[in-house]
Amino acid sequence: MTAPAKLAGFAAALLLVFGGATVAGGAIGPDREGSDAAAGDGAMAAHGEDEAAPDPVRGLAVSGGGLRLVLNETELRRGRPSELSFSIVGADGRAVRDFEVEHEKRMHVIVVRRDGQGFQHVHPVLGGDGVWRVELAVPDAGAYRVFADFKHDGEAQTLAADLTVDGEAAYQPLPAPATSADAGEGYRVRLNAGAARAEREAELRFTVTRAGKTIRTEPYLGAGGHLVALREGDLAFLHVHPEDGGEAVSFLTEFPSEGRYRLYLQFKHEGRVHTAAFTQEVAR
Ligand SMILES: [Cu+2]
Repeated sequence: MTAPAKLAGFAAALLLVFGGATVAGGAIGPDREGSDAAAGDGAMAAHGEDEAAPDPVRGLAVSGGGLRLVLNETELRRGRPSELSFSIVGADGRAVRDFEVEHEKRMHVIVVRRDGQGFQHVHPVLGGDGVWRVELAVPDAGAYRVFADFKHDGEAQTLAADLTVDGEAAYQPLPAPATSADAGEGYRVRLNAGAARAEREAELRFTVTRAGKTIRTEPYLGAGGHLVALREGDLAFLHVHPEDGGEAVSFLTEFPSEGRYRLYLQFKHEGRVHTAAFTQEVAR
């Protein structure tokens, strides 16, 4: 199968989200605009799935597709376990409750600091009151993004909001690009991304080793691994899932623009989930 054909077949499941600031700006704003955008987005998404076109921008806006992310806490205390709770509110102002299972969960939450540090991926529980709750401990101060990734009415969405953690933040520059990363506990991950170019299909192949030996990962969220990619500067969110890569954990994706991205690979081995982070340079 040719690479483009593979990508086409994969696109329905691909939560690739991006686009320019113009589009994002349109999606952010008063409810009225959000609702207007909703009709258009929905139509585009339905069409897009048929056509295997990339999804519209995601992860930059707090509302879209007629839905809004409402965080009940926008500030957490540093270091101690806190409850993060939120709702996804529809155009009628009510909390949405009918979410669809995607990648084994009805809601995926990613928390990451603005500089790409402190990545966490958690799965909250939906209460009868329509509120999602999860315990979260964030060790470092600073400004964070909370991404709520879910599927509703057949449409995959990622909405995001800001969260602050008290104290003085010690932001760090994005680590230099590397093809190998430490995942802790003796695990090391190698990345082969070829020459990644903007707006071109890219295959990201990860090989996991422990004590120098290649290991085969265990299923995690219904796949061989889980990958989140965030663009440096605005944290535009790209959430992809793997294709069959044999020994490697392999993903197909398309970077929307040149620049640097932080990739967070999560894999499971011997019942535990590990994370390896990479900086990926994408050329024009
Ligand atoms: Cu998840």
